Amino acid sequence: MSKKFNKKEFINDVKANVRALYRRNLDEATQQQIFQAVSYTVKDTIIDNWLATQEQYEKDDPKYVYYMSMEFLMGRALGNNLINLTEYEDVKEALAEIGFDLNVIEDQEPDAALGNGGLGRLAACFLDSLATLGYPAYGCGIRYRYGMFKQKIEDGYQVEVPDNWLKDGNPFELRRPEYAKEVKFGGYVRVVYDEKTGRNHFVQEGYQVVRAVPYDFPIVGYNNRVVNTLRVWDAEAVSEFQLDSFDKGDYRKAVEQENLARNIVEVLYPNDNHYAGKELRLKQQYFFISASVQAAVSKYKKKHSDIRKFYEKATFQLNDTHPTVAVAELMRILIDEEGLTWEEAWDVTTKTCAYTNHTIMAEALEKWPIELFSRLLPRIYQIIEEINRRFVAEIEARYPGNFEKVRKMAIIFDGQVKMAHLAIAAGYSVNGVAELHTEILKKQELKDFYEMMPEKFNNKTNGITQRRFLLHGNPLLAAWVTDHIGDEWITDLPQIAKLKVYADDRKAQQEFMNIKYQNKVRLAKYIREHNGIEVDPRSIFDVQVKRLHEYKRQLLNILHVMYLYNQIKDHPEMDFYPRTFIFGAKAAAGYRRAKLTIKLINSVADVINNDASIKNKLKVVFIEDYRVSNAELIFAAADVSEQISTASKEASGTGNMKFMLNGAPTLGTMDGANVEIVKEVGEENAFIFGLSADEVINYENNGGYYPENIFNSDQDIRRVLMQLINGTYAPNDPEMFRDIYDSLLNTKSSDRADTYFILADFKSYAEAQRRVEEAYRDEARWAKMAMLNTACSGKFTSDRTIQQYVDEIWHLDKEVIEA
Ligand code: 26Q
Repeated sequence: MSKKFNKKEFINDVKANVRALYRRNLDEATQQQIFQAVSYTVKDTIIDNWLATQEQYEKDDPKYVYYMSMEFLMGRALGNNLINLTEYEDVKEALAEIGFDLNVIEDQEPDAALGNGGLGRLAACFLDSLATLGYPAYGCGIRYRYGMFKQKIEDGYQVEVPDNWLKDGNPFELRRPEYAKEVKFGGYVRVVYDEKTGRNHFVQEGYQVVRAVPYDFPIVGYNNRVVNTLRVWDAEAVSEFQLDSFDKGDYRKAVEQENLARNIVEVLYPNDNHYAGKELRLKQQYFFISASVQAAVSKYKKKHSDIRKFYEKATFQLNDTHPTVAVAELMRILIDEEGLTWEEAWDVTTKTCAYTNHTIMAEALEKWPIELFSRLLPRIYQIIEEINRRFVAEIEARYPGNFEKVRKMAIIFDGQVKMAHLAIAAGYSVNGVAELHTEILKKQELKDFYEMMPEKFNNKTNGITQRRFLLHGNPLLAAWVTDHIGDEWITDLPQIAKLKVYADDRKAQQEFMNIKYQNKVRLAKYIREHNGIEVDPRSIFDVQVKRLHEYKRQLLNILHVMYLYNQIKDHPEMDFYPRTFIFGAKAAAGYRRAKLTIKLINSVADVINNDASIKNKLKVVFIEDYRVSNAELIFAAADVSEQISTASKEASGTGNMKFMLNGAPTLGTMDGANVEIVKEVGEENAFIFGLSADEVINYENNGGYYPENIFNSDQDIRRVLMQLINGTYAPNDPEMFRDIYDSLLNTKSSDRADTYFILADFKSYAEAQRRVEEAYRDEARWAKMAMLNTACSGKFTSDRTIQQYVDEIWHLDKEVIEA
């Protein structure tokens, strides 16, 4: 039961926790200790609601969604939990009374960075919306000891530092050893014929085993007493290191199992949109999937005896192909442990699993070598072979004599296991994450599958939670919105459209822009403290924050900055509205060109920021260690949202939505969800440029793009490219950026130069940037545009996305927790 907030009690509880945890009085406690003590106090309230929720679910026996994901990019919990408990202001006041600043206390918490970027943060937003809408859900994932690395910039280069996020203890997690499961790797499968049933049984022998121990994180719904669970698995060795097992064979096995357990959950793979066929990665996948599927089946069996109806109480949403072994693991449990026939098991599995695709980038597709797969997961591999055999038979029945279809669609082909094909063959739903992306899947990437099973395909345009990215991240704007239209937008974002009537109101415009200004001051302070760079909050804050990837084209942005710098140097008298270009991006540790792009951005920043002759008209800032917690500050302070991916490459994007919500117009290509953003806000309130997805795909399929023609005919572009190799930004090593230069022009470095159409879009981008400046100079026009972006962002709440998943894929019932 949730009680009303009681300030005195709260302060007493914090005091008691400081004493119990640290044997200190309040005035001796560090900020970190106060953070811990406050968090344990908040956790107490949460536990009451958590128990009430789970009791209610127990009584109602609802269907659950299991959101299976290798990544949950949660960020910090304390502030968000207080927001969703509607106790943020109360706690802020209470802490102030005892001399602490809640903002400073919040800053003590490390980000839970169990994810890379978009896909992981989407999972976190979905959990928030599921709890807020009152749908029974489990997030299922891995409790990585080290999350996404911390980024340091040294001499302009990215340096990766391990993220030891658990070092001070995690107040919000709950270890649940009573729900531990065993997961088996390796060995071989023995077939045993059972006289009685006349069926073969499959017994895995000679394997290694790991104990999966769950840690539960509360997921607090907004103001509704619902608390769902994110369950992440830790790995432990099954047998403690025992001296009496010191005979040769056992000893080695004991060491191996200890090592296996330690390695599996050690670290998140820091690749975003890039597959690397690493054995350990497959171990991670099977580890958390086996544990999660076993747990889901156990939970079902507590209340139900007929496992053939499992799908009536459970659905598995697979977040990309990473958790797709779930298909085979469910089959294994149903057949080997529950005694179902193949047909019965397949019926259950194909009514349980659904798959979300997040990318069309070929290099991100998961394909495992048969050798590796069958060695690590012999029984699972057997099952996939049988799924493949039957699937290929279906293809052949549908397209007799058409071997081309088999070659393109088979699950196992050419020595590889193709996880996307498995997910599509076994899933009852296949969805893309934005309208354009889903259309490209149907017409291009997954054309053959769409043709064979069109009924499975559907779109679910991504969304974001306004509770973290406006209510928590931008308190000034949140309060202003509430003043004008009431607070229902917090759980019903489309209501924010009521702001439209203020778009032409001068007073409202000024208030809106004044809030933006204060948020820019807040970010400027952060940049001063963390980067030592002075920026002018009156300049245009032009922001590109996202993972560093060639297709996202941070390179286009920085080349354009180089071009502007040339212009300003050539024409010092030119009227130029001051700009601050802000970048934030982590590059995968092994992605050389991405890391070189970071160095280029920092090198350009060095030259420009130290050139007094341009009178602070241009500034370039690279924000170190871009992550969820500083993202909240950055979105709130942005004037311009850079969404400049090569059209067709960005499946959706979700940062674009966070900027829009916070009143920053999009400067972007017609890619991913940008298309839908422009549709909502109107073309006149965005800055669109560049090739369309159709044009890009057409060049890719038919050739005809020659970047050297652009280089030859355009002096401005040529000059900028020459500056990559003449030492302008690397006087001590003019060759430093040769690889980037070559990637744009030299056909030797790839089959086609400029794979991402940077030169093709350069002029059109520069032109769009001029329109940005012109629009910004007209204060009223800009204020209106910014406000309309906020007002038209209603569609992009993850509450809407989740409701569509519920209505069209999961079919869950809403739960209500009585007060
Ligand atoms: C795969 C194999 C081995 C190691 C790593 C990976 C891996 C890890 C992460 C592959 C892909 C990812 C992440 C992909 C991702 O974040 N995709 C983004 O998903 C967002 C949510 O749908 C979209 O908005 C973005 O457009 C999409 O790029």
